[in-house]
Amino acid sequence: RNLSLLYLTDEEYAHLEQFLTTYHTHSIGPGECTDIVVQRIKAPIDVVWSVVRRFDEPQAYKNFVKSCQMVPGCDGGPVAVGSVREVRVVSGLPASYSHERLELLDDENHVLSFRVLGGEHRLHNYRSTTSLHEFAGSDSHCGLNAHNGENRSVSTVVIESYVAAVPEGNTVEDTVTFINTVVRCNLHSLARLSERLAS
Ligand code: A9S
Repeated sequence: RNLSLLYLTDEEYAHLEQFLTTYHTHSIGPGECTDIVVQRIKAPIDVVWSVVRRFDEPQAYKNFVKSCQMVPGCDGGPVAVGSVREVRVVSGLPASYSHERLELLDDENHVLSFRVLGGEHRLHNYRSTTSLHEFAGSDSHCGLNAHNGENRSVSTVVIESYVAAVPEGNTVEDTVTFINTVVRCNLHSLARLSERLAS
């Protein structure tokens, strides 16, 4: 098992195994790396999903995103699979913008996936999948009472996995460390925002 998955209880893991197989198992080629990051959020799944599903508004929780504009398509219709966004990155990073295509938006299973098409940064070919999973009263380690009739013990587990090409001159370890840092930061921010929206 991946290290991040040790944060899950055995029960949660058993429940999530099919999702892990379906959405988060990636075969990688030479020069690529992959990993999974898990975040638990004390908010109902609908609240978390309302933030995550906004492919056109990643800056709502991604701290390194300064702004985002949809790249006009032929129909200019609503955000859907195939939509492309241009993400502008805050200064101080070895990046300025990124073009990213929505690959999967599943409102029923709460799964979103996108891939990097290009841009001015070093994570070419980056692709990621985020899935949400709700558990009732699974956070007993927080000492909350699941029978108090409130939503306080509802938690959402976010699983985000990715595949990226290791940039020339970098090691697999450094690349994974860098990406995991960005993803953890994003998911922490998502947790704070969702918990605020839910309270
Ligand atoms: O946006 C994400 O969901 C995840 C990552 C790892 C994004 C990385 C990034 O946007 C920077 C933060 C700018 C770092 C890209 C595409 C390249 C970077 O170098």
